[in-house]
Amino acid sequence: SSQPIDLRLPTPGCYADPIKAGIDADAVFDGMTEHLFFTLGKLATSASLRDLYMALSYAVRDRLMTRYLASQEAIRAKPHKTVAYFSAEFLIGPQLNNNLLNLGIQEEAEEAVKRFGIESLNDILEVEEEPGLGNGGLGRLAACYMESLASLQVPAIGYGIRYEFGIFNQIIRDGWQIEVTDKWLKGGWPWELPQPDESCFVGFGGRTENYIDDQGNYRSRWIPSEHAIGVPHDIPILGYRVNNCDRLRLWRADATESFDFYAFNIGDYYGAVEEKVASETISKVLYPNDGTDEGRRLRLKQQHFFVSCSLQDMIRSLETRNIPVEQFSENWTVQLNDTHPAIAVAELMRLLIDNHHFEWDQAWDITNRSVAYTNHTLLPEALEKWDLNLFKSLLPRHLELIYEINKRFLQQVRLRYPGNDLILRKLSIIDEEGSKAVRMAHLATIGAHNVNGVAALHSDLIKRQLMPEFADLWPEKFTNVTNGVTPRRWVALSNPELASLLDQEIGSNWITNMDLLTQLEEKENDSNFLDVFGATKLLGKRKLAGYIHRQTGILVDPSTLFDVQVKRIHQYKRQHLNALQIIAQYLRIKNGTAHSIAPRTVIFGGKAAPGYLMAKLMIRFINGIAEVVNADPDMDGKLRVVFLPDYNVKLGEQVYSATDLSEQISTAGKEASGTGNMKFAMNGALTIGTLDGANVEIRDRVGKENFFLFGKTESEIMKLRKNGYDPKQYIEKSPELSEAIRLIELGHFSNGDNELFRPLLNSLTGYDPFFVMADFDDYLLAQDRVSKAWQNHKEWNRMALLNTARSGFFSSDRSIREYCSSIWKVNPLEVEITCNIN
Ligand code: F58
Repeated sequence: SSQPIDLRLPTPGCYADPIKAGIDADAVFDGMTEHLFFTLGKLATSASLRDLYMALSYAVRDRLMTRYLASQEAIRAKPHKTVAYFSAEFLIGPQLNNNLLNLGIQEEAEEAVKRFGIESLNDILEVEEEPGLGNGGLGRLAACYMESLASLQVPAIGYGIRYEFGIFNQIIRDGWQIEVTDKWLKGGWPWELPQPDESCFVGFGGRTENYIDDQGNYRSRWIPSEHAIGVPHDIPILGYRVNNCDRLRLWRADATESFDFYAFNIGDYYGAVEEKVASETISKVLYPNDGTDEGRRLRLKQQHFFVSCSLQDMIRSLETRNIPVEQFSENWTVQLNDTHPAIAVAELMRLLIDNHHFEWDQAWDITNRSVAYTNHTLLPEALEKWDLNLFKSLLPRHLELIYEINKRFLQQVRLRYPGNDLILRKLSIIDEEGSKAVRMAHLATIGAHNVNGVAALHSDLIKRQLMPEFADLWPEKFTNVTNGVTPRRWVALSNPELASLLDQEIGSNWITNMDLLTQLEEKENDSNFLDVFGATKLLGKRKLAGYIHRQTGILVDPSTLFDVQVKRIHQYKRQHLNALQIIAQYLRIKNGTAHSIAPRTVIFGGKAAPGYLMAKLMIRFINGIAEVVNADPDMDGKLRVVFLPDYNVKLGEQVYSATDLSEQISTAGKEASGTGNMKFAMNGALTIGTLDGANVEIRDRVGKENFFLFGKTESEIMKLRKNGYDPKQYIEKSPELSEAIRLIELGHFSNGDNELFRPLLNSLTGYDPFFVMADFDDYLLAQDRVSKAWQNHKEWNRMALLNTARSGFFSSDRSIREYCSSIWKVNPLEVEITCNIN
């Protein structure tokens, strides 16, 4: 634990200890009034909902500052190893309610806003814009991990990019996805603190040169042709009911100078502002890719930009604390969230060798001890590679260092596999097959002391399929940390009904110790309790039904089975398998053969990468089906299909708590882990799923009798592929599948247009890269088991309860504990604060 810190608080009251001092309803109300007046220039009498949102946010932010500063002060006072989580994405979601929860003042805030004549705090929470600084699972994982780090009292900084435009907003027009720019900063975002005094310079392009320094040493240096400035914007990340408040430090790119004076003097005004415009473009926009399109130059610039700023910041923080840079790895542990920040391996070497004049071996030792790498995908098209010429033109010095790293590494490989040129080519950082490229996963794997996958199956496949030779070379380097999600956001905030039921039954400690949920197992045969448990779910479903009606105009019945698939739209995630299944059910109802099918509301949500045409067509396909099904009176009370536009964190909070059936139906071996699957299970949804990613572990834990399993296993899929897979054979064997496909071909779901879905059909019936046809019949059978189980509500609720009860393992607190003890070797540092007022 740290020394108690006396901060000489300049603000009224000690906000830290006891936990609610200075933050009762009166204080929140007063804080809001002050901010309305002084910060926003508004009178309470004319304040809009947005004004009140801003005022409350500022008042709450004020109440984070003691903890925020004390947490930084604790490390300044006494060195302590700190986690630096490097991620190009942090999908943190709305901040206000999370901070209220973690401070423990939701009720106080509710009371304060009522004094402004607002009916419910929810009306104010509704107003918050979420920063969409991520694509999906990877970005959201980083956000859950930051929250868990703070809650576990681990000193940490999340380093990333402050994109001016986050992931696009999705609207649906005529069934198609339309992308709209995400202007999350318009109107100001109250949770960030710009720190321009801590800005950093970053170079790009130019050349390298060798020189002899004053002491006669041969050295290399980089002379960039272009620069940008990184301005840190800090977001406080408060832990749950603790004083520890970590930080997310996101870099915004600014121009080095507003003018090129030479260009200016010769009268080229527009040329002079060009560099300014170019450097400010770096943090302009998040790339909405799914790994399907080729890397762009700007993307590599973004990666180097935030990595360089962050490493410089970390070294500077050692220097200001008089800690020698030699002790970098005792004071920092760097986690690379995928390969997007993998350039850190070369950049840290460059800073240590070129700027701090370390010898190679010592620099390498420091780098290797500090850096660890998390892999999130096995899909070959998603493994980052940079064209060598592009890389060289942008980062010439880094390329020299990478060549040297590679040379030394390949020497090791030669010793291990004498005369095996094939292995050398396979393992080299430089890909020489076709046009030359830098393989970022190899750079990360060689530079890191640990490489982990994100679920047991995935980590196993990394060793067996993705990098067998690396795993052979360094068996201890390859580990697993199964993903997790934070129960604060994904239960307490998003499912308040369930949270208060849990509080009542097992006490409120589950929120920081999810293993306690197993106590619920005692209730599995308690009929009254099962009814209450089911009733909390119904509340969530009613709210979602209202939202669906407001957003789409579709009326859905909350008593039907809510069957949900929300995630990025991707062929490997197989939303089209789900869609085909709906067509089969539709046909059964039409043909009068739907005997015991459960009345269902099938809900989809998710964005497609703008350049991923097949994924966009899948959205159109789902909407085509929805249009036909929802308009057909025969389907009334039996089947509804909804595509929820603009799926994001905020919408996710409404969806997980309202779901009965969680669709986790990716082709086995393709989904690294999944994290939505965990959120659903925690909230008492049953899963229909394949043996893929973390589904395997979810099923092991909740019990196979409480999980609807179907589909080919990863090894069966491999065998099929090897033996020449022909989807047509599966179609011929399955009358329901053939009939569904025939209906699509006839244009039944496209107003008679039999060309619209042609590319989708060709893919499915031609080569079917994700084995949709191979798994269809088994999926349909599993759906029949779902329907049957739904008939017995008591039994369904029992299974749902067991899912919640046994999902504690999937708390991100557990994941973070594993990272801390086995990879980072960091301990918590409890922040204590003394009150000099009160
Ligand atoms: C996801 N990856 C995995 N990538 O697909 C998922 O199985 C896993 O649960 C999750 O990471 C967390 O480990 C993912 O979300 C991206 O979004 C990339 C962003 C940058 C472009 C390429 C895709």
